Amino acid sequence: MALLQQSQQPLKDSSFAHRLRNVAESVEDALEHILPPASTRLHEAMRYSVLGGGKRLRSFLVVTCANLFEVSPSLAFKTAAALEIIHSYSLIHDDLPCMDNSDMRRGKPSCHKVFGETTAILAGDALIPLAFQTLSSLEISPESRLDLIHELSQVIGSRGLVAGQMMDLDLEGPQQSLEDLLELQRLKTGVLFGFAAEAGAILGKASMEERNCLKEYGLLLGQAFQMIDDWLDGCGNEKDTGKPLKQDTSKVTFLTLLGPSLLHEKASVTIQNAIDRIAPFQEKGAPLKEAALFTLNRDW
Ligand code: GRG
Repeated sequence: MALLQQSQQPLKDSSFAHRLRNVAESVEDALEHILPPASTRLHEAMRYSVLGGGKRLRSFLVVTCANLFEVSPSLAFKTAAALEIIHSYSLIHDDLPCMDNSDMRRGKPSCHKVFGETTAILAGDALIPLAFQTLSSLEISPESRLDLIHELSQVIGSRGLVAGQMMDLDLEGPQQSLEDLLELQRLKTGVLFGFAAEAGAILGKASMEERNCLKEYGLLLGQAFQMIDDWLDGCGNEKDTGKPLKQDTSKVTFLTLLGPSLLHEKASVTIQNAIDRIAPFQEKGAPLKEAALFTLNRDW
């Protein structure tokens, strides 16, 4: 297996980081149009949490996978925006005192610290229908629209994100083994990455085979992303990550189960597996390979 080398260039200055920022800017523009103006406290809270932050890596996957099939960029940006809206809802709710209780998010006070718990809960609630409204207004075939809505509703429901959160809060059986943790993180992180990649394929009316390759690539990327997230939580620094670290000391994480070096080895193997999944796309898949290497080597 090829060794996944760390580049000598600082990651934030790499050409990949530039492209990631370009996608982030376009998705931010789409979000500006989709989100209601800040005319009420609720809308202000929604805008505060969705705009102006985040790596937008899930968006990059939507846009890059859609590009494999020459989908119009504006459709891809709107779809990515819907996904970012869902991601933001999950972060707002996850930060609440009754969940992960985090005061900071994306380098600024979390939504409930600024707007209060009640508004934060309602802002998160209001983002969910906004994401589906966005997908339902895409100018694509009714079949593709329904496909996107169906897939997203599956991955964020009680067999997806919410199930992962229940497991994480120790409400649905404690997780101790690596197997349990992999399942928890598949639900909390993997499925949204899987959806991001699959959404590009749905927009592009890809074959079922292509769609599955991209979905599996996304799931594996999400798995490695979470491994590196655990590593950053224990071994990274707060300035780069923009959030308080070492929050998970009482939790079983990839870092506590594997230790730093085995964790990195496992993340490298996972990334290589992800790269193998996109082999059918040959050189057109190069940006997806870069996204995979970024996921492994990121420090924020
Ligand atoms: C249903 C409330 C609820 C939660 C679902 C997704 C989730 C479970 C919780 C969100 C918090 C969390 C730590 C999720 C794990 C995935 C993860 C590392 C999210 C942060 O993603 P980044 O780093 O965030 O891509 P940015 O800020 O870059 O968008």
